[in-house]
Amino acid sequence: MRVMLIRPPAKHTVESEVPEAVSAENLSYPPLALMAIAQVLRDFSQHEVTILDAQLDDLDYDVMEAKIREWKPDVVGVTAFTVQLVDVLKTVQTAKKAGAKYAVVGGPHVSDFPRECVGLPGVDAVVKGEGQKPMLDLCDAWARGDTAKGIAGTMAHPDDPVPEQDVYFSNNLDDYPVIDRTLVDYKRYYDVMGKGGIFTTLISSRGCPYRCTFCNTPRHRYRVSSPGRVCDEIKACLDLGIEEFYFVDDTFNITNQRVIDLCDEILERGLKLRWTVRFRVKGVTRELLEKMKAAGCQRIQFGVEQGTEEGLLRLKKDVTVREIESAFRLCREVGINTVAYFMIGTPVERSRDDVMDTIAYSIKLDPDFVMFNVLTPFPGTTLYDEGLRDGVLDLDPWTQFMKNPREDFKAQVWDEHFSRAELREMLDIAYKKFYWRPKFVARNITQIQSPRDFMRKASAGLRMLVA
Ligand code: B12
Ligand code: SF4
Repeated sequence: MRVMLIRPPAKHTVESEVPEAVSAENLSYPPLALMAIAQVLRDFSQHEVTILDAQLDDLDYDVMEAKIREWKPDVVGVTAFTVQLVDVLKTVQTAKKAGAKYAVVGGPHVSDFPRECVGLPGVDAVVKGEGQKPMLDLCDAWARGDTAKGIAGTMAHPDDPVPEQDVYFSNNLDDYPVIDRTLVDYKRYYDVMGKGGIFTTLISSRGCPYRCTFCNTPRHRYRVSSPGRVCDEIKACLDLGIEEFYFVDDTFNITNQRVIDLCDEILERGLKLRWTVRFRVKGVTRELLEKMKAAGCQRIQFGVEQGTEEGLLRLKKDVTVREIESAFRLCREVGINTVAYFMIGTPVERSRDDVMDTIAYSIKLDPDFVMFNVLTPFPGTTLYDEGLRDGVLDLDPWTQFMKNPREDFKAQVWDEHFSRAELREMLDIAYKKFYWRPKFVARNITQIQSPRDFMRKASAGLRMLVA
């Protein structure tokens, strides 16, 4: 079978309250999920596989159609984020128009809503959870002339039973093949917060055992790769000239020991790289940070969300304000850059002053960068269920969208205390208050590495200021 894995263009992303300047142009990450699936198909089957990243070039649908016609896939596999459902469906329909026989959809959206997704027009099968093994099995079945029915981890019809758990390629993450970055045009991906070298993402663990109410990750089982396996993947990337890495693990520091072991392996092998991780503040120690810094860690992203104990408790973050402040202070002392993610418009921000306090707290915490989002409860999260229960949210809009993705759909915000317009206005204030500060500008000027770095940061900064 000829299999084309497609990341849809981001033309009709569900409007979320993030300023354009923050979401657009500042980053372009490789389609890691599709690369992981492609690698398994390439190594463990006779199927021919290619990846079409329609997001990278923001392909128009007629161009996509021409590319599909030219490559002539039997099967297309499309990756789906919930917010991109309109483009997912358009991609499926374009592929069918261009002659693809089968269309499979997988990804985080399908993991949450397989039944709704398999009912969409043009979709022949969906994969719930990890895609490697089910995709292999589906392509084998279609190649034999069998139907998709009954393949573990998949659904071929809304009446099929929903798979109870993910079907793993192996229980041991070390058995997954190292991803060859040349599966895509790997030199074109970037992150403006990096230093301008060739950039990639990688993942060293799956799932997260915590229970934050706005996040749907907890349902997935936590599994880790060994330090040796992670370093093999890093080495393969370094050999291609890739120097900057972003670990997209949900939470990198579930235990400090795992992080220390990985750093030791990086140091023992003498691997020279710059990396960023997503962390929780809990358990962060100076010893850990110093080891990470020595192994090349440049930046840590922390989901702070709120600056009060009440806010943290309401979101079940299982951290304290004191732990937050300690983690940021230690990072500053050790010399690792920080990014703090905050939410505004949470259930405990009842007045404008409460939101302004969250913004003031972000400045007091003094991270190097900050990202603010308006809280948008996604279906499948505890907060969404609480919103429905308390009458703050309405079930119908999301349900309708899942079954019939429409371009004019807007995700509901938590509007118990503020209107969408008020939240949007406060979001703009948050960015301006944080980034329009002499301290922020001065710090960034001293950290500029090269003329190229200057140009990247200056253009990102300008976009931020006019946001
Ligand atoms: C990196 C990342 C981003 C990056 C880049 C995303 C990108 N386009 O590549 C950025 C920062 C841009 C981003 C933005 C957002 N993100 Co994000 N992001 C991630 C993160 C941390 C890693 C994704 C990744 O590469 N994973 C590694 C791969 C290997 O795993 P995977 O994606 O799960 O893929 C496996 C399966 O899903 C499946 N699969 C995937 N695709 C396909 C396709 C086929 C055909 C098949 C068969 C199977 C299959 O098989 C894969 C391999 O096992 C995930 C959390 C996580 N750790 O996964 C969140 C996550 C994907 N993001 C999420 C969200 C909500 C967002 C935002 C909406 C946030 C916001 N409010 O703005 C935006 C939307 C962006 C957009 N416009 O689409 C949610 C998605 C939930 C959902 N139902 O859609 C996640 C799961 C986080 C969470 N737990 O809430 N994100
Ligand atoms: S927000 Fe982060 S720490 Fe909380 S459950 Fe999700 S992945 Fe885990």
